[in-house]
Amino acid sequence: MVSAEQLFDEMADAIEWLDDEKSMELVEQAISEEIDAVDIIEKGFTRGLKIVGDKFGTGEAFLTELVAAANIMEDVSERLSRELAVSDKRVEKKGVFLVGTVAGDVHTIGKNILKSLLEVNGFEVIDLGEDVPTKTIVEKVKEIKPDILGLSALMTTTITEQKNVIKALEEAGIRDSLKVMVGGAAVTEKWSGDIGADGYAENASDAIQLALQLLGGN
Ligand code: B12
Repeated sequence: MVSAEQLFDEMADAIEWLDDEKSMELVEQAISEEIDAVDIIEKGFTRGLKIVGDKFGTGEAFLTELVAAANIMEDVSERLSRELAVSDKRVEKKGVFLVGTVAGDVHTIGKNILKSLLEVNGFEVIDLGEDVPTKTIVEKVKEIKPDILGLSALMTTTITEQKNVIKALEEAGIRDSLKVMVGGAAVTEKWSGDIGADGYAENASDAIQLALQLLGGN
């Protein structure tokens, strides 16, 4: 039997080489070996996807390859979300979490993983989708009154929209009625502090811990 570490390496390679079939085989193998779904995503496939992203950034990969890798990642995440739902811990309700990817940004994979993990951990999640205008986010906060708002942004060009949302919440006089968490590949702890967010998490597992902390439950 191969070790989990070896499987993670194979997963990273499979997505890097855009091998959909092999990726799905590895997911099934890992599930049958009871490897944690979050580890499969974070230690395995995300690593390979980021390599494709880096290659795209340096001009070594084309947009079609980026799209192909993203499609594999979506299939993998969907399969693992189902697996997570099966293992749903049915914990008591922790709070309402409103989540969306900011205006100008269509990256959804990380947000969707975060959503699945929040649900498994007892949050009621309302997903506004991607490329969500700041105005819509503010309206939804007024309507839904969530405990936490999570803003995802993957690009250096769109993280400024996280700042705009916080400013708009302040202007609407509702900033203090909720906690705001920011995340996504282009976001840093420092950026989170600079724009007055309540917290940042590098990955979905840390985001759950942070969300619980912000609600005073941990
Ligand atoms: C997949 C991908 C795509 C896919 C997205 C498909 C989809 N449905 O999401 C497609 C092909 C559509 C795409 C398009 C583009 N992309 Co793109 N993409 C990527 C890539 C390779 C991976 C992103 C990803 O899914 N990662 C995996 C997930 C699991 O990680 P994650 O998103 O970071 O999420 C985790 C954490 O960040 C955290 N998290 C995420 N959200 C939140 C929110 C909160 C509140 C918290 C607490 C935590 C949290 O939890 C998640 C799980 O652990 C990145 C490279 C990279 N290094 O990120 C480039 C990248 C982000 N893309 C890039 C670019 C340039 C583009 C395009 C402009 C390309 C083009 N010329 O058209 C377009 C942009 C379109 C737009 N307007 O948004 C650049 C951005 C550069 C920059 N300026 O910062 C990158 C960095 C690639 C590169 N090196 O050049 N992309």
